[in-house]
Amino acid sequence: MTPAPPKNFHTSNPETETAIDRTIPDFPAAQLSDEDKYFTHHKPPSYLPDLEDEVKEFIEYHQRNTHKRIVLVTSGGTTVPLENNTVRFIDNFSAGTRGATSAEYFLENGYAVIFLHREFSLLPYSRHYSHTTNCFLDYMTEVNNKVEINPQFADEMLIVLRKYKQAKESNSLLSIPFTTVNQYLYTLKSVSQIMEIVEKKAIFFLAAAVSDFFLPQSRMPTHKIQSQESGGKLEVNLEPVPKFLSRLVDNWAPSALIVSFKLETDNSILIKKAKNALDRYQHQLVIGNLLQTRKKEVVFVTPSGENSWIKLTDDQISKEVEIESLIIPRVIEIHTQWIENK
Ligand code: PAZ
Repeated sequence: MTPAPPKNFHTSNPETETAIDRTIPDFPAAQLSDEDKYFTHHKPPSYLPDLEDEVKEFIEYHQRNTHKRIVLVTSGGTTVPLENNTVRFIDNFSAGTRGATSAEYFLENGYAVIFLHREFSLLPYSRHYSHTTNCFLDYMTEVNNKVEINPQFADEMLIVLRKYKQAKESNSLLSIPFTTVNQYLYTLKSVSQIMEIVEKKAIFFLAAAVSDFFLPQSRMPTHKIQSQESGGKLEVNLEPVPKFLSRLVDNWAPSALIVSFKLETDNSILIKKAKNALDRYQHQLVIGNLLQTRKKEVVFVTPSGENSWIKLTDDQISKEVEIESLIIPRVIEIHTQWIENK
């Protein structure tokens, strides 16, 4: 039986009823077990139990009926709200291109995909027509008082439409949103613990750009910060976001293949930083990329010590080949080998 259609969660509205809560102890300065402390000092989003039910239903459906491998793709940037009734927040550049595009290639390769994305960022399939300089109406034309697809786009749209329908009809894509870094962390924790039943058939493909700094709930003002009260200046004192990858690898999803991304802007430190992440968290793969060239080249850094680059050729760039069409098959190869060798 196909599960009921997903509920519509919205993550971009602040939860005003949980505005500043003085009963929560102040967030302590950084210490060793920061990951655990984070969850005792920050409230989960109110919709989390419903979201967990959806994820369980999706995974159980595939366990029972399709036996597909399951990948959690994270995508887009997290926000750091500065006020509980959020007028201002800190954000980052990520549009969710890597995540949305990768999700499509995982689906094409037979995986079921849980797409944990920043609400209103790019989505698999619709990404071809949203967030462009075109208005969606530019894809339409009027013929005999009826709306039709502009023939200029029709062939390509048919291909995308078929893939989208296939993903939908096979119930292979579950999209769940986040907006803030707190929502992201709670959802990642819940989903990864639920996914543990899939064991080694699971991949975590962590392409989201997660903030390294945040403002603890205990210090977050309820209302819009008033410029008159601070002499016109805004000084923000942020805490480091604890490193959750260690929890994911060691506790939440110890059976899964974990792929993290490392983003840098300075070429000379990229590989070193990717290796450091691998040493520190002991997972299976870090994909390094530079902000400036991320759509053309990435480097795979694995525990074997080899760095292997994937670079689009000029010919591929001129044909608009998407680098994710090369990245995902390589990740799947690693997953297959890893399942066989376990
Ligand atoms: O979303 P996008 O396609 O514009 O960018 C993708 C990316 C650079 C955010 C991703 O490839 C990545 O490196 N994510 C991890 C970033 C980090 O926390 O280091």
